[in-house]
Amino acid sequence: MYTTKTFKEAYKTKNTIDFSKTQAVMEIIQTVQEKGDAALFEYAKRFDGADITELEVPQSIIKEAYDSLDADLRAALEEARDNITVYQESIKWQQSPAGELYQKIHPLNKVGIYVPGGKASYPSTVLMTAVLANVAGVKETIVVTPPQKTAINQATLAACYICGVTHVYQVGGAQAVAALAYGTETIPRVDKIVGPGNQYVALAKKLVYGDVGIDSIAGPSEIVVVVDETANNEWVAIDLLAQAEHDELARTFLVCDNEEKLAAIEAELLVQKAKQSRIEVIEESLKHNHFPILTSGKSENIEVVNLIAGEHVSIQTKDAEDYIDAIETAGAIFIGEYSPEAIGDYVAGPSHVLPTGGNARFANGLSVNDFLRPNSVLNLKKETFQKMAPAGMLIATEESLQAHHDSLAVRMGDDK
Ligand code: HSO
Ligand code: ZN
Repeated sequence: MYTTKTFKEAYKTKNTIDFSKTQAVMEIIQTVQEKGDAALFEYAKRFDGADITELEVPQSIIKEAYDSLDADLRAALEEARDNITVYQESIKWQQSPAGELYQKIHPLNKVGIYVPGGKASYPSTVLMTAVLANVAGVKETIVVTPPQKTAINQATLAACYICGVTHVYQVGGAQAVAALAYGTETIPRVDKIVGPGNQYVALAKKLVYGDVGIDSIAGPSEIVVVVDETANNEWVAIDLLAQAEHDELARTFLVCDNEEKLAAIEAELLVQKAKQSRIEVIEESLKHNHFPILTSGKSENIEVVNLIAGEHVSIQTKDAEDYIDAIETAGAIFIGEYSPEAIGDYVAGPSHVLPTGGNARFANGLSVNDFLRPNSVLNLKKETFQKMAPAGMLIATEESLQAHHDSLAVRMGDDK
């Protein structure tokens, strides 16, 4: 158990990027640029052990995955899609009214979505990215997902169908990012790449940024749960396990100002852990990345939450709503015991693609607005121009840019 003071000493945000792989990732990016599709087939064999003959997953296979999906699961995915649509519509940037100065909004044309495969293949991640692109009005949405030795996860393909994804390609890792950034014979070059991935994907996104847009760079998932003596021990313990089960590196923080309560939830964690199917992953995660933190009260709770800048912050106290304004750095905020993280992971509406590793200090969770481009429009009347121009001319003179000055000056003499 940490006190606020010992926690502050012990706590370090982990670097999201592992720069030691830079050389290897750069080589992959260059090879894809030089050899195109041929490089992707070669990497599929080398890195994924998959002997594929086609990069694109045919539409018939995607439709088949949808048709053969369990009907209840299909309905659940569609319900989630509808909730995501409603929420994202509600926060979508609106064009400001046209006038002399205003902002016009356009969707991106082509977007690439990285959907991890293998041990963590999440159909929900397709929904939490592709639906946002749809709401924005993106014309082409392209999913890339690592090739598998057997078949690609059927629910993931069905989710692509449900979201009307334009193309699905079986390519993963840094090579997938390179293909989306620069295009190959088969894979189109996109305007922006979004979605979570492993260290290679993260590093590749960072390297291609500038030639293509990216969202944020995701590291291991994390949750900060703040509780008081009124919290339900069992519910809180399971919420922590829901985070720990993601992977061994997933981090869980339990913050409380009551030592007995903290100890009781820690004990409950052991009870609940034993019932979980992913117990091995959970044990590793709890052993290395679980932080129970004893604070002196509410203001220290807030201090710790803002210091961690966690991906998910869950407040389960009697005065949970008091925290809303005080939390300044968080990926997403879950208030009260009926807003557990898992409801946000799947169905509530905000995207579960969120900044990790303290990146909430500067980054936001993925939203419809990440798929929109605002353009400023200047449509000035003569009188407005004449009011502004003298200041502009003075600044132009200071910058020794005569043509700038003159371009304003000639119009000042115009009294048509
Ligand atoms: N908690 C993960 C998202 C997820 N959970 C997908 C379940 N499936 C990162 O926010
Ligand atoms: Zn989750």
